[in-house]
Amino acid sequence: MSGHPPYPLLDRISSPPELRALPESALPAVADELRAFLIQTVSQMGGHFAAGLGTVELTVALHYVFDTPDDRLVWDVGHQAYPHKVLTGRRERLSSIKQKNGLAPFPTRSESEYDTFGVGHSSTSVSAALGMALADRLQGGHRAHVAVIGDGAMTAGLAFEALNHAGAIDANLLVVLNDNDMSISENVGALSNYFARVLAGRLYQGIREGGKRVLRRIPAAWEFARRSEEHLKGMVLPGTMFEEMGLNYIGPVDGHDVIGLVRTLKLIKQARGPQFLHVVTKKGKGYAPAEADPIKWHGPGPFDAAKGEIRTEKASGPTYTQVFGRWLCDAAERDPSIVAITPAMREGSGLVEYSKRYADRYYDVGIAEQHAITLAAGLACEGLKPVVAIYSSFLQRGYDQLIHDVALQDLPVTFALDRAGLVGGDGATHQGMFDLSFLRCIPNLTVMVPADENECRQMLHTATQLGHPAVVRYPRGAGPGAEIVQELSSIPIGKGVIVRQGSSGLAILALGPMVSLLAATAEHLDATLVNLRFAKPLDRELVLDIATHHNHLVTAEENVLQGGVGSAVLELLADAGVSVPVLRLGIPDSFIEHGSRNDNLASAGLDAATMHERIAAFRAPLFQRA
Ligand SMILES: Cc1ncc(C[n+]2csc(CCOP(=O)(O)OP(=O)(O)O)c2C)c(N)n1
Repeated sequence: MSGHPPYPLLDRISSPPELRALPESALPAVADELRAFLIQTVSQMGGHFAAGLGTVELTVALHYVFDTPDDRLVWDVGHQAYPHKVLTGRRERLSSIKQKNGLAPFPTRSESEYDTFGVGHSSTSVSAALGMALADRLQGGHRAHVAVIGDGAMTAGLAFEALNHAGAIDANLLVVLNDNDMSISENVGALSNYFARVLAGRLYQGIREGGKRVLRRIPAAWEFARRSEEHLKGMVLPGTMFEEMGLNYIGPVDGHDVIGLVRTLKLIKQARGPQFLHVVTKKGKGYAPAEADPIKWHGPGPFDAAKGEIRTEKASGPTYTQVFGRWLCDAAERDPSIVAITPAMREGSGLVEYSKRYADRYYDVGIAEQHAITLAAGLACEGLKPVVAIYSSFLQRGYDQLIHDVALQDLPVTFALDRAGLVGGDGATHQGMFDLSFLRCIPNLTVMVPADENECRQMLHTATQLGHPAVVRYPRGAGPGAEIVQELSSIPIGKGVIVRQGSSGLAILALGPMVSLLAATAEHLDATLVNLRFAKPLDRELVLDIATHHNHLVTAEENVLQGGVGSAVLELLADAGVSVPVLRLGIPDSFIEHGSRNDNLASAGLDAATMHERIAAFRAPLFQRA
């Protein structure tokens, strides 16, 4: 025996039908085993943790009551779906999650028939489940459709767009609100306050009697309410905001009482039309350190489960995220017009210190990327200098706001674009690999890409001095270790720098992390190495000069090849009538799955060794001719 706790019940459950074969009375023990298994497994490899601990009972109850996979269960974001993966035949492979060829970090349709919808970005579950419910109706089916969405994910407009639609069309849909009062950080906004009021019972007490009077006029609803209350201590609250939107609101119920959940869900299963079940859970439930600090335990690395200590990796130098956080505090100290906005990513974006020191100039807007950007536009209209800290892949959500509200009006908003490039374990949904392509085509926008930490700091400063919209895009993790100059100075706009002058006729035009990754290759092949610095505006003069004085050009970027900086170079050369062979290195036309960042770079052919080989092969005809 390995010393792991035994899992006699989990050992018998390789799929939900086996769970459903157990008596109801066995379910608390199943939940206990599942929780122990999660703690043991995640402690070894790290991963999303506190959210999954909070959904153990809910997951058991949902798979117990609903006939999955025929009934459709849609998880929002999917970071809380580890228990779901365990109960749906993936227990043995859970320890491989997020690793190359291992289980995907989030539910993924290609991985399991129980993963009904691919997720990773939040607040999609209600729309997706509603689509499935409408398809079922058109196809004459009678399936159940359940969306499980957190109170954090519920802050997004997308979720409300879906509820607004669902409430009006009588679809056969159950929305389960998993309310733990937390996003990654504390949840924010009026909705969060509203949920807290519901839980405090004030709303409940105030409307309960009136509600009952209304319900009595609707016999089926009244019967449902009566049975809920008698048998389940559940509550039906007509008058809640969701009720008014046309959904039948049930709750709040205890999300850690698995038997109670099962009974509630069985009743709901018989009801028709859109239902809304408010479930109260505790993030980190059952693991004391995670209950005490769910922010720290949202997605820890490997940890010592007995001691509750997360193993810290040796810091190789500040991450780009830390460089940004430091710069922001320095900039805010000097300039009272700096304001910072995050769409629910305070920790991940490096804003913790700033949020404490400059609380009056800090806005966590919830998971609301679109609003974050238009809010910044409004602030900029009135003379402030908003800095929107946002991950590259989440900026995809705010594209129209960027074009229509910021760039078209030429407003001085700075976008600190973190996780730009390949991100590793979070996989395909979180890769920041499209931004250069979708930003490069926007007029008025400047797009800077630092090759090291100091350049990042100075570019951020430059962006806020520009008076126009600007993006600084930087990758996950640490940089090459450049010395960071405290003094802030603007860099010349649209100007690249020659890092190394070669004499072989080969020139490498590199962007961002590619500059240091290709330094050895440039040395080895005696190539000229250029740090382009700007994806937009491209340094026209420098590129044309290099193109006329070299006979082979290579471009390198951590972005998809289509529309990236390599494309920009080709466009420039074509427009100027310059003909020179160009090898473009970038991410090929495919999604890059989870793995380490190095695995990701290798999958894209952007690891130093592969790039060296390709550049050497590209240059070879030069020598053959010579
Ligand atoms: C569009 C988008 N923005 C940001 C994120 C990052 N993110 C992942 S989980 C999460 C918090 C979700 O909170 P909640 O739905 O309440 O789930 P909990 O972790 O509390 O269970 C955030 C902001 C995301 N996945 N998608």
